[in-house]
Amino acid sequence: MAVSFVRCGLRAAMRSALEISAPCSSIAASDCYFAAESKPYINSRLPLNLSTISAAPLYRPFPTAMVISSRHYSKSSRNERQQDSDSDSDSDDEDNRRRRHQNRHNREQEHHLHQERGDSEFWRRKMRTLHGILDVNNDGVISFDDYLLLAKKFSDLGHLTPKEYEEFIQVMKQTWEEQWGEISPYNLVTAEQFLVDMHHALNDKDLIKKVHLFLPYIFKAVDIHHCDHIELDQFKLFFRCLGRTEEDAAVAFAIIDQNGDGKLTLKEFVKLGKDFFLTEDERRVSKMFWGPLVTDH
Ligand SMILES: [Ca+2]
Ligand SMILES: [Ca+2]
Repeated sequence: MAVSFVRCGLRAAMRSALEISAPCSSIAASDCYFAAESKPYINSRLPLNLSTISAAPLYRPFPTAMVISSRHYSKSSRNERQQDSDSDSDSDDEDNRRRRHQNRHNREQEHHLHQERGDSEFWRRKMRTLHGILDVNNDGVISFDDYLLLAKKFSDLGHLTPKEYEEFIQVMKQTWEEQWGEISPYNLVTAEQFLVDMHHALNDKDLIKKVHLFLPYIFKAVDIHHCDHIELDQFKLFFRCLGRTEEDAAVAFAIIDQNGDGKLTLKEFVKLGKDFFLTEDERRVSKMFWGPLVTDH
């Protein structure tokens, strides 16, 4: 046995011994075992001590199932490692893509949060148009008197109940006080001041909910048939109270009546009026709610 080790070399001898002492199915196990166990002997016990090797329990066979599974594991693990590697790589790419997407989204959100609304020339033009409409007595500034005059013009149409008229006046008072403070003949709002204050309101989530609260009363005032929708004739009435022409009313109505059925419901009317304050999108038809926009700066 020792001669065999010397002549054939350690590896071959061990295989030979294994063939004698172990079932065939365990050869594969010896390969594994040899590979795993021979190195320490060779490296640590040179010159080679054959008796030690002979006596060493080199040949305990692995159970067949373990061998098969070991080899299978060995092959499959390489494949799996490769797949894992590929998978890890794909996973990393996906993670990186997701991270980049999230970072971009966060930057956009941050930019959006810090960007104030109402800076576009289009929105400022809409507010200058509204300032001209609310300046009912045409003296160049808005005062609380203008608000009262506006309420009176609509109530004089005769279609608001006394209770609705009282509510209308109350809403105008609250809107004034929240937007411009004290009700006083000396509290006058220029166009520039109006732009500044409306800009502030647009960026204040509480204030912006209140600037259009008077719209339902205007609708009710011109809804002469009390049928919860108005048609072109009533829209012209609305424009007449604002000091605008019937032609302007016809043009505006044709645009904002988007489904072309010749009617505007209370809900549509309020939504359009609210959108006029809120949006900076020039494509929205709500820009025509109060008629053609002023062109001068
Ligand atoms: Ca005025
Ligand atoms: Ca309609």
